[in-house]
Amino acid sequence: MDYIKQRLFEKGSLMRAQLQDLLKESRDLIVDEVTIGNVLGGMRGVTSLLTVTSKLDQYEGIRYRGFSLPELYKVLPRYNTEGEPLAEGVFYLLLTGEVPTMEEVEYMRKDWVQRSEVPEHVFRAIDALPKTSKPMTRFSTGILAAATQSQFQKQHRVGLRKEDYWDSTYEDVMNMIAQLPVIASYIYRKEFCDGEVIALDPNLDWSANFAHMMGFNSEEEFKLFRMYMFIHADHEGGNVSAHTAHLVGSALSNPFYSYAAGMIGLAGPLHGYANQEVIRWIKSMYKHYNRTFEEGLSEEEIHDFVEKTLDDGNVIPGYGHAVLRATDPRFITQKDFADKYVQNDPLIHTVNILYKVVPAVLQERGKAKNPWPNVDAFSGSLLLHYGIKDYIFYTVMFGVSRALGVGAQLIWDRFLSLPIERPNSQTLDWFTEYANSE
Ligand code: NMX
Ligand code: MLT
Repeated sequence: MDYIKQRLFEKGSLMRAQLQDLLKESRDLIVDEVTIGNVLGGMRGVTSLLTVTSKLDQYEGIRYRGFSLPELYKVLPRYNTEGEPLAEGVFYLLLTGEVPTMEEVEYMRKDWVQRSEVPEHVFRAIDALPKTSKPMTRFSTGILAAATQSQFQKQHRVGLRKEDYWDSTYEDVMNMIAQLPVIASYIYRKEFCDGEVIALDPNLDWSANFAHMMGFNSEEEFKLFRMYMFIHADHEGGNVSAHTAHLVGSALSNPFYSYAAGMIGLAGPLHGYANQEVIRWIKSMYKHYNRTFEEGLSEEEIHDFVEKTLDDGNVIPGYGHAVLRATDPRFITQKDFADKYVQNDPLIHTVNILYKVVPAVLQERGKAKNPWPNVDAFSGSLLLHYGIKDYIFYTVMFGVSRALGVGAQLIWDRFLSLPIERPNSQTLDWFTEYANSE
């Protein structure tokens, strides 16, 4: 058994015992109550999932295994004090709950490089799609095509003991994560560049390799990709992509299927598509005023366009959140990055004005429970600044990163033998009759 699997096995055995004790001692303990408002309100606020990898606090934002983003900057391995946390370390932490050493990060890095060869038919499957296919269609198709490698699926068919499910799930998740930047950059190069594919560099880390294979090779671009992959990796279990992957995995669908299903959820405008939508919307604002980014817009003009967007019945993309009730720390991390590395970018300037304007307008309207920006309000402006102009690709980048959290959780789902997810549903008449009977 390899080193990381051994660590996981030791930890996992303890957690298995913890879960079994919990069920034995406290199976009937009530953790929450469910109102009609909860059921009809997208189950908001109902504690009903077990997620090992991270926890979201409504004011402080995400914590990976208990560490906030600023804390992670201090504890996770980086190449130097000015550097960004490495994705290999992020995954190691999400998976094992332990902060890795640089040696452990290097072990993971080399392991992923070795696992990075994508079966040829994956590219053919992507190529077979019509020109009109969106990058997220290509990406999820590629992931599904890659499922032919699934060791979990093969072993399950020949007969596998439940307590051993985690082992081949681990192999699948590791192979999948290693191959995702290759698949995603293939889509990017084919669709938005000259079509020439750039080979993986075995000396680079996972995030920098993603940048490299997309055609971005400066140290600053590597930093951008490391930061981006780090902050989007996980957001506890209830968000649409993580929840979908967990749900599909609970039917013992293999990790490729489960994660691909999550990606299809990420593609929705209220979730990961919002990072494209922010840029599309800002561009539409400039078009509305017939102005270029360089010419800029005044705070008043931006304010009026925000009001108009709401009056037209649309949401302000990048603002609001189902759980957060403060500015997303992932927004702050990106803003800090821009403050440090980017001077005088008119689009980033606009994003900063929006941060001044939008919360007050949303508060005044009184509808959105959270008027503050989420991760998507900033990301597109930074990516665009560094030359990734085709914003319809941004959700794929979000998706590559999200594999770190979703993948680690899938391994835990199988380790803890979590059952098939199957809540009850009721008809509208049932709810009405129930309400009338009370
Ligand atoms: N602009 C305008 N209205 C909003 C916004 C916003 N940014 N956010 C929430 N509202 C409205 C919402 O549409 C709802 O209206 P109605 O009652 O007419 O349906 C009302 O405020 C109450 O919604 P909330 O309970 O505050 O939000 P909810 O938890 O339902 O939804 C989001 C959360 C994130 C889906 C919502 O805030 C939104 O649509 N934001 C814009 C899209 C976005 O940025 N999504 C990305 C989320 C992060 N991610 O990466 O996934
Ligand atoms: C996420 O990163 O998944 C989003 O912020 C959405 C969420 O947490 O609901």
